[in-house]
Amino acid sequence: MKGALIGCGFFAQNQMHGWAGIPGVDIVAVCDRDPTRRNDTAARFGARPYADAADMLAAESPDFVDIATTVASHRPLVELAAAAGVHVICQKPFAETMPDARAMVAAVDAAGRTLMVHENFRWQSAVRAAIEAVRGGAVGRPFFGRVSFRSGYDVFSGQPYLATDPRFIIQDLGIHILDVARALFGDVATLAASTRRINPAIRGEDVATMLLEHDSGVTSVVDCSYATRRLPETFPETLLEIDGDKGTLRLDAGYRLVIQAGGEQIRDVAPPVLPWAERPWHNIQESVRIIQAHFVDCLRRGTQPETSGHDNLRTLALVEAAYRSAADRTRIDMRAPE
Ligand code: NAD
Ligand code: 89Y
Repeated sequence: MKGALIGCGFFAQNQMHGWAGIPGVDIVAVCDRDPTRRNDTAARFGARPYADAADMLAAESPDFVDIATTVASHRPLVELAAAAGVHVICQKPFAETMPDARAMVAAVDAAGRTLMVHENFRWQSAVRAAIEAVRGGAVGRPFFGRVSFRSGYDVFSGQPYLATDPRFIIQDLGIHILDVARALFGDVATLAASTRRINPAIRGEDVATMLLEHDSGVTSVVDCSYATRRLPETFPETLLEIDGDKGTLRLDAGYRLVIQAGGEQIRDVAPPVLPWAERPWHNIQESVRIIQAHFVDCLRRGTQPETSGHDNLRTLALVEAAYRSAADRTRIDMRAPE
């Protein structure tokens, strides 16, 4: 299977390493407007460099394209890929607005191709162990959940746009945590959010607290912070507290999964540090390879990825609702037409 990557920046390096570990996949070409970035990445991974995505797709005719640029370029690039008739993976946040997101999904549908959003946190091995336990009935019927990401890690040095974009933590990180809440408890009926900016050196919000009522009857608290200074620093761990009618599940700091339901089961669900990975990013880095393998598996089987474009519209709607709720101090009915 031939792939091509667009955007050779900070995170794309993980994606290239991930692809290199998947049998039967070859990233034949990479593209970036920045000559140093495209040439370095091409040389590092043995691909052909291009300055322009349209030129690359025309010359290479790949089976799929992996879009690793920041959000502003996602719509034109997804539409370009759809017009070229190739399957698409697009990084999160998928789109800047819901109309853009719907148009992107429609474009790939019209081309008859597969679209997956690179929504990888639900594929982190520790989070996945919890999802599988809950789906398998380990705590009975869940009624409460807390999905929590609190850190003081400096994400701005690697990703400077996070300090200057008008929106920060919900659009960048909360989007993953909301998606994990969906993976655990299903779709959302109502959402209420409150946001704060603690770090005066950035433009957007760095703290968000969200209350969700799920269609399944679960009430969840989804909380995120990049203003939390504590030791040990838990970046980039998502911590979980789930109460069900038969027991409880906790995913504690240090990748410790504790399930109490009759007896007690304690598991070390720490992710491996892949040969190319480095702490503390290894957790995210492993999930990149896992979601890529899922995409390839879906293409081979002709099935839809878990975080297809259609699926991700529902995660993106939660992000939009959270900003609206925080601005208006209202609770948003997710089932009401916009
Ligand atoms: P970055 O700015 O470091 O890299 C983006 C690259 O895309 C730049 O080199 C830029 O020149 C290039 N680019 C932009 N538009 C282009 C175009 N039209 N054609 C060719 N090249 C173009 O950004 P980053 O930090 O690597 O983030 C990229 C995306 O990855 C973001 O959407 C971010 O949210 C996401 N991300 C995801 C995770 C995750 O765990 N899923 C983690 C970090 C970042
Ligand atoms: O961009 C973000 C993401 O998707 O995961 C962590 C991150 O790199 C910083 O918040």
